Amino acid sequence: MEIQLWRELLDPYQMAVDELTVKFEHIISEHRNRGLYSPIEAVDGRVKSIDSILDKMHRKSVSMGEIEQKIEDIAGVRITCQFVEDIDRVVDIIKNRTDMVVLQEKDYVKHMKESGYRSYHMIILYTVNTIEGPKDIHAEIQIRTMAMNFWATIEHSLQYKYKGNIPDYIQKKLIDASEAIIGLDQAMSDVRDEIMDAQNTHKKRENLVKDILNNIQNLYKVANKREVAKIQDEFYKVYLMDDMGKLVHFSRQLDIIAEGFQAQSIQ
Ligand code: 0O2
Repeated sequence: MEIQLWRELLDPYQMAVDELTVKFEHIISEHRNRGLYSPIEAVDGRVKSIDSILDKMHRKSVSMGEIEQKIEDIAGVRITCQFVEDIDRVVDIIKNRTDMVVLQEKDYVKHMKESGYRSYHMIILYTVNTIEGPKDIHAEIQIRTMAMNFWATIEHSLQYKYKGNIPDYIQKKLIDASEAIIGLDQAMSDVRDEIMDAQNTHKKRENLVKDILNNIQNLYKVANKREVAKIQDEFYKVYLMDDMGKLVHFSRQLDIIAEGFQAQSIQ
């Protein structure tokens, strides 16, 4: 197939990857902006390379005309989570969305592949709007923990090096490593509440400090410079106390002061 035709074929897939990545990233920021724990830690996406598509077509005896129907992972999005429990939450989020239809699920988390690979796969139908109108395309979403991702990334590069024929002694080590990953994910899950609590507290404090500093900056527009400098000094004192309750109290007081100045400036 000519390169221009490949471009035309792959273009909608690139659009799907771009859009899906933005949508999942938004789920992260929506959680974090509200001071909530995000079950998604990171997202990345890719369009399968032509080389890889040709390889899969050959392996699965797919003709050129069947690519769109039979190769379902040309658009791929990978979602990494901190904890195994988060995977189910992400699966539910995806199932409840109205902009993607789940066609197929493969649970390699509960049913590890022979290679030691673990991940949750979903094939979805997603509509992109091209200049020729709407187009439904397949996309694969892989959901896994950061530890599973570490394993899969290393193993994938070895598959590439050995062209699918990884020597037995390395394969054995990989299976051992995969068992170790199960242990690591379990150990992290055991202290999940503790970790989430620490992360949430940190995030809440970070958001609060950001709000306070924004508020102080806005005050410079409506209040006298010396007064704002005094408020700023007061903030540093409270900040150094490292007491969340005092910081919340300071923020509320600051909101009242800011409202007062705002009202004065409107009059
Ligand atoms: P790439 O380069 O990542 O695109 P099947 O129909 O079950 O025989 P299929 O259609 O490949 O096989 O589906 P499957 O098994 O769900 O795998 C889809 C993708 O999952 C693979 O795409 C890999 O990205 C990943 N994957 C599956 N098994 C393994 C594994 O053992 N190790 C690693 N590292 N990744 C795996 P591609 O096209 O193989 O590769």
